[in-house]
Amino acid sequence: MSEQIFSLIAKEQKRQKELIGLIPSENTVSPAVSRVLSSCLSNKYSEGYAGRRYYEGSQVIDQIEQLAIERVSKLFQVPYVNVQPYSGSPANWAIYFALMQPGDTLMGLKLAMGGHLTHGHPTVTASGRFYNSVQYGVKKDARIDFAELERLAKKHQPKVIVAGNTAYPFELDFKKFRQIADQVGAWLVADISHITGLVIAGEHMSPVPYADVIMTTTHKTFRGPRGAMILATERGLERDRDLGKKLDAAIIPGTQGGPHNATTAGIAIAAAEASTTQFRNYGKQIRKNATALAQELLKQGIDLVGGGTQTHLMVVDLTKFGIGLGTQVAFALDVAGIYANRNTIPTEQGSPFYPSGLRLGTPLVTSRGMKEKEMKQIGRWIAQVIKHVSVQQLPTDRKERAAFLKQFRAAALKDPVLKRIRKAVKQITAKFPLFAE
Ligand code: DSN
Repeated sequence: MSEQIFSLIAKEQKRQKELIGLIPSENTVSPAVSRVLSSCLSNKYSEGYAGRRYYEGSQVIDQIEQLAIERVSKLFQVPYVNVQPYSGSPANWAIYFALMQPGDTLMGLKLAMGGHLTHGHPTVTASGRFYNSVQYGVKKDARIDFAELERLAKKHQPKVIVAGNTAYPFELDFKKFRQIADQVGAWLVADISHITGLVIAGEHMSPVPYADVIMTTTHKTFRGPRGAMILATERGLERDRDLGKKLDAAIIPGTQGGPHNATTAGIAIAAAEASTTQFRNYGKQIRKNATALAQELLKQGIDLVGGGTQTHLMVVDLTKFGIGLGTQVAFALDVAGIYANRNTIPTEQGSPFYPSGLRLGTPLVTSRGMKEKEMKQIGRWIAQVIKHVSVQQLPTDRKERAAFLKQFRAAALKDPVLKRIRKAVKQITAKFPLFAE
């Protein structure tokens, strides 16, 4: 019954151990977090909040949830925390549900320029369909165009401005966002899912003094279980004393049912882990590693969007090798033992499925204990793979492209250069367990 699944899990574990993971939104949890995720807490339903549940037998769950809330509240110095969101997308949806009416204006960063789908992508998301979405972008230097943001905000009078990113490699200047939000009376929502660990480590400006509401997933640089939390700041509560109540109601009954209690316990543990000096050092090392990786790539002649990184991530711009090469480069890298994800770039001439960029990040390799020396080696391998496979251009015709990729993938699996790198990757990863601290 379960053998097949356990053998697949073993395969996945081997893959994670042997390969180098550079997807910036991925990480590896501590053994303690891993343990609670498979505990009996998953058996319990507990709709509602501590002391006011719709199900009996929630006494222990109440204590676990309260502990998670207290720890997160202390860590970020905020007066309100909700740890029940299932993940980032539902959490953003709940925040909008609490702060806006259908048809109100929402502003967020364009997806192709580093934003997230749920920040109001106008055509393919509920956030773009139920709200009047106005999107801002970046300038030629790939930094947020605050002049455009201000002009658009004055014109469209948004109810909510989201300051957040998934593929934006530079610091989010929450102070500037605040100044613009204040001019138009908008709520400022900071989606710090990607950078939470950096904020805690003092490696990124904190949104706490500036935002009204903060959302973060808990599995990225925060290094907890897959989930999310919503925080409200003193500023947000000053604006609306009922903000906490509204956010609670937006989660349940607004948009969710029973909380995932094992996840809640994992968040409580991750919050305690994030309060340590080791974690702050971890956050600092994530950035040092990203800087080292970026510098090596530039040295090897690989272009980066905006010329580098100020965070845990960078976006390789493959345009000088050809349009839409992200798919084949990401595939070849995976064969070579380095997995990342293809990504659009701000000046994209390809498409979201065949984009011209590659997103790289260092949270996971840093959790494994890798440092600048390893980043330089990884940078050299990435550059080698890019140059090796980019001589083959991606056809624009759909049928030709499908045939090309089929043949490309088959050839990549047998490619001696990629195989050689994979062997060397395996030797390095053997020295770095999945969770080092
Ligand atoms: N999918 C996440 C990421 O990779 O950044 C964001 O939701």
